[in-house]
This record gives sequence, C-alpha cells and structure tokens, in this order.
Amino acid sequence: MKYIYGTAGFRADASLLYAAIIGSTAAAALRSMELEGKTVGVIITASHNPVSDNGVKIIDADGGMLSMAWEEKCTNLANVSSKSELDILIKEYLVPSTCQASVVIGMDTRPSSPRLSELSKVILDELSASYKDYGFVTTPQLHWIVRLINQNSTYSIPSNPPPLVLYYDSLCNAYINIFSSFTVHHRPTLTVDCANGVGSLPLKELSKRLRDCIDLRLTNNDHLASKYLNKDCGADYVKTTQSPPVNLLDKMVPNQLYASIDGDADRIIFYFVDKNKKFHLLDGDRISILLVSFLKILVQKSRLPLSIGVIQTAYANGSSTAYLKKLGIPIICTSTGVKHLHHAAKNFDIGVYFEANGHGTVLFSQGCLHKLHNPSTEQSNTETAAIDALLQLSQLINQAIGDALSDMLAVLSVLGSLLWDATGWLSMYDDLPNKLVKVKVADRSVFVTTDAERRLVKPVGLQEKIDNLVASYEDSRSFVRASGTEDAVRVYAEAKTPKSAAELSAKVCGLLQ
Ligand code: NG1
Ligand code: ZN
Repeated sequence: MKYIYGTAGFRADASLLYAAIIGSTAAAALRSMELEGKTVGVIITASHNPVSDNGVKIIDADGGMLSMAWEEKCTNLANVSSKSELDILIKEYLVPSTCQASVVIGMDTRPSSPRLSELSKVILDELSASYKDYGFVTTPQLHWIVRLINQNSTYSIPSNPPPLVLYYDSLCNAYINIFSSFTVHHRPTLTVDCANGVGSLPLKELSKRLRDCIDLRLTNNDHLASKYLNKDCGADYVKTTQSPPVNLLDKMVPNQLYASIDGDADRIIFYFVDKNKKFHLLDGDRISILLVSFLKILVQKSRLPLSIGVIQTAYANGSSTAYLKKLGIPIICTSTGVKHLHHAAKNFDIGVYFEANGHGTVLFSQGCLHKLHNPSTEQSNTETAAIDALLQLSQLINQAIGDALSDMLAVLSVLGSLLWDATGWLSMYDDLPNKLVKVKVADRSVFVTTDAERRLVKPVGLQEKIDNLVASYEDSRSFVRASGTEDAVRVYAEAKTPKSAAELSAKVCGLLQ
C-alpha cells in the first residue's frame, strides 16, 4: 500500500497504519529538530471515518497544519520498505542540530488509538526525543497546546498550569466575560450530538464550568461506546443526510438550537426543527456569515482601521456569497482543505474562514491584536465595549485551527449579544437548492482544475459541456473536482429550485460516465 500525506494526514484501516505511524513520528521529530527543538504534535485520529479506521496527522510548530515540504518528506518516510531504508532517509532529512526533538502526542477514543500511540512513543524513544502524551484530546486541543508551548518561550510545563487547564480557562473566561456584557442575561439551551467521540470529554468539562451561562445538554456522548462512534450521528452524518442524528430523531423541540460535532471535534454544524417539524441546517456558511456580520459591527463601533474578510471554497452556497457581497465584505475563494483557507485568512486583520461542512475559525492578526490592545486616542464607551468584545472573541476562538468547541461558544456569544434565536439566524438568507454527489471514475487524477477548483482544465472539452448545461438553468452553478480524501470525483450543482438542481446534477454526472 502506498501512503500519501493528504489534507487529513494519513488515514486507513487501523491494521494498515503501522508504517504511517512510524514515518509520521519520525517526520515530527525531524521537523522539531530542524526548528531547533520547537514542539511539534502527533495526533492519532480518523475524525468522522468508521471506527475500524484510524489516522495520523502532524501539527507544525505554529500550531497549524504541516508545511508542504514536510508533507512530502512524511510521505517518503511512511513508504520505506525496510528499517534500513528508514534509517537512511532519517539521516538524509536530519539537519545538523544539537537540539533534542520535542513532540506532544494525543489521540481520539478509537480502540486502535492507544496501540498506535504506544508505537509512536517507541519511535520517539529510539530517536531520543523528549515527548509528552496528552492521551485523549480533540485534534484542535492538541493544535492549541502546540501553539501555546512554542509561542510563549517562557512557557514550561512543570511550572505552569497544565496546557489543557489553560485551554479551558481561556475559552471559559472569555465566554463568561462576553456573557456578562449581554444586555439580557438569557441562559441559552444547546443540545450537542458528540458523535460518541473524544469531543464528549471536553464538552462535559465545558458544561460544568459554564453551567451558569449555558444549559449544555449532551447526546451521543459515550466516548467508550466505540462501536457507535460516528454511527448515524455527528456533523458529517447530519450535514450529508440533512437530518437529525440517532437519539434526536422525533425528540427535537421546535425552534430550539442543536449542534453536532465530528469524531475529533474539529468541525461543528447547527440545526433546528421549526413548528412544522421541518429540519433546517445551519452549516459552516451560516456560521461564517453570522460571525462576520457581528465582527463587522464591532469593528465599525471600535472605529479602528481593521480589515475584515471571509474565505470560502467553491462548495459555499451561492446565496451566502451573494449575501457577503451585499454587505460589502471581501471574499476570497480557495481550493478545498482548511490549510488553503487558513493561509488566505491571513490576508486580513480579521479573517473568517469556514468550509460549508463546518471546519473553520476566525484569525486575528498580530497587527490587529496590537491595535486592540493599544487604541491610540481616548475611547468612547461604545468604542471601548466594541474593542473589549473583539479582544474576548480573539481569546475565545482557537487561533491555531478550526475548533468545534470554541466555534460553538463563538456562535452562542453572537446569538446572545444579538438576542437572536435559531430562526433569526436562519432568516439571514435563503440557501439555493443544491446537490453534492460522489461519482466513482476509473482514474480521478485525470480531473485537473483551475480557478480555486471551480473550472476543469482536463479532461479537455468537459468544462465547455458543463458550461452549456449550467447556461440552461436559472441562477445555477456546477463544478467537478477529484476528492483529495476519497477515491471519487465530487459533483456539485445548485440552481433556483430543488428540481433544477437535481436535474443539473444528474446531467453533469452523466457527462462523467
Ligand atoms: P475532499 O474529499 O477533498 O472533497 C473533504 C471535504 C473537505 C475537507 C476534507 C478533509 C467536502 C466537499 N470536502 O475533502 O471540505 O473537510 O474532506 O480535510 O466536504
Ligand atoms: Zn474532524
């Protein structure tokens, strides 16, 4: 089997992952040495995949995704055919360094995770690396920890509170401060479907710490019931089926807000049923629009010269893009995969990025934080309150990577500040009917795209055929791209009515047969 380090790191059936774990652990240690002993993370998880799968991803020293150059080295290290070949490659990648490698490890709650984590530690011992194992953590928690350790050179684990305690302190203090600034102290109710994954652990902690400000109710929250992990529940299930998860079917209270996170808690989506029991999804596009609209108001009130923009992918619903254009908010469209969105978000003082499926966060630039901490002139009460709210949000929202838990609190902060409920949020715009389907093809590598994956360059002639079909439906759009995580091609189509979206989708799929 050939491993390829993709957007989700390495993922496969857990029994096939040993070489990938060995290669990635070696890559993490070598990367740390290259960066003179900065801490690098190894997280063992397969997110929303079935329980029999597992995976491994490296967290770079800034707390973000692994640099491109190391993705390739990691792929090479995982694909060696013998121990001696591995040793040769390690020597090749080893920069002359006297620094010891520093690595932190974490895992999700799959039954195979402890075994894979132990294997990772054996390799770290062989490479004489220093390491700390955080056990069960969400992927974004380990990203946050890596960022904390490297950002604060004086941070030392023995003398400071444990990083996870600081993580909860940071989120909860910011949320409590925001909550206390609300004009009406309404304690919201939110039911969260935890996908029976690792996210149920921190959510239990948050529900205890924030019990005076949120009535947080958890369902599908048995992290030990691994056979139910992601089974008919979780963010991916709810987004793709557009229906409630198991244990909430027929139990949803009309107009009350619900959320689902995925198996490693790096994505979240919200939903509710109206009084006619109609199900409404509040996906990543809606989270993005809610947050950016509120942030824009705060920036205006602060009277600080701060740029604010949104990053989307081609999968963002056309109505959300039109809504942003109407608000005059700059939009950048990037290729699929959070690393592309994250990178583009750095073009703004405040960059809001979300994939439609709920991966995302809000980045506050160093320049923006400097301005917020050092406003130049005397401030009015309104300006001070806006600056304080922006600072609290920058503490609340995970700056390393999209985090279901901090995104959840950010959404509740905005809804509470605006005195909005789920219906108010939904009424911001109407989604264009759409369809996303997966098509099996003989060789997906022949599908080459351009323009942030919105147009095909190859196979030659196919894009013109798609354009002709699109031209025959009102307000429509369709694009085809090869998946980066599955052996399939994805076809997206949207149009003015569900019937025309379905027709367009079927016709574009027909072009691929
Ligand atoms: P691919 O398989 O490349 O479409 C999918 C998701 C991405 C992202 C990655 C995981 C869609 C359409 N695509 O990518 O948004 O979540 O998995 O990093 O949802
Ligand atoms: Zn995930």
